Amino acid sequence: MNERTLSSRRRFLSRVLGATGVLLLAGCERLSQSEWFPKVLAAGERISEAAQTLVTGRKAMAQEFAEVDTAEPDSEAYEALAAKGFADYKLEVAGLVASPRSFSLAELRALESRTQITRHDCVEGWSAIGKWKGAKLKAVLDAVKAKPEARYVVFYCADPMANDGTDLYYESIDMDDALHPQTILAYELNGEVLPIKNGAPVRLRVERQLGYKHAKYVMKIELVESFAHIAGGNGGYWEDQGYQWYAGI
Ligand SMILES: Nc1nc2c(c(=O)[nH]1)N[C@H]1C(S)=C(S)[C@@H](COP(=O)(O)O)O[C@H]1N2
Ligand SMILES: [Mo]
Repeated sequence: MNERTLSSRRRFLSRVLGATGVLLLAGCERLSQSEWFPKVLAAGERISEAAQTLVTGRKAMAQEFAEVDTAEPDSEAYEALAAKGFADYKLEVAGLVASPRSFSLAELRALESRTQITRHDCVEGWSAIGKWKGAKLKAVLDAVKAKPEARYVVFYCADPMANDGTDLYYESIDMDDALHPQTILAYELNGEVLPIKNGAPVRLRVERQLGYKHAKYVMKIELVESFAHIAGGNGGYWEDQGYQWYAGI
């Protein structure tokens, strides 16, 4: 089996297992920089240089982390879109909306946008700061006239999580997060067109939530009253594996 056929889920797990014992213990527990790293630093500060030398020696190795190796979605449909620079990409918006429609990248870029420099916290224990630009999700929802009974926004992604090409990544957020001014459908990262590894052509940024809520490769958005009927019924790919649906930080 070549690397391309390894599912993202297996890549995710192998990254966790390939990391240090500390990360292994942390596993897939809810873990953000804000709650975990400060504890480590606080403990470290109590150790004087002399004490640290005594315990570990000056040649002891610092903790290292596994490389985060997200690859491009294992999907022929996605590869065909990427081959044309996403010129044929359309974001479909459906469900509890008065005017369902789709948006080309040019149409998304014409909507009200926001640029923000924010920190991404992944449950695997890493964080990264990036400058994101994208269409406000509120502008998209206003354009399609979200119905009052809509309670959640579901994001369907292009990347299959199973080796047989099924089990697409998906996520959902509630209306409070959907209408939040910092919730955007990002198409740029650090002043460049959003790279494939970070979710091209469009990925969700929902800044008050942990990393797995930030759906990449978003192909379709659906407004729903409940997500009980979707996939495992828990509102997201990782939620169906036991992660919390509400991952606020
Ligand atoms: N479609 C899709 N979105 C996804 C994921 C994924 O595997 N597929 N991984 C999530 C997780 S766990 C994290 S931490 C972030 C990683 O975003 P990055 O690759 O831009 O750093 O994307 C999230 N969104
Ligand atoms: Mo993550």
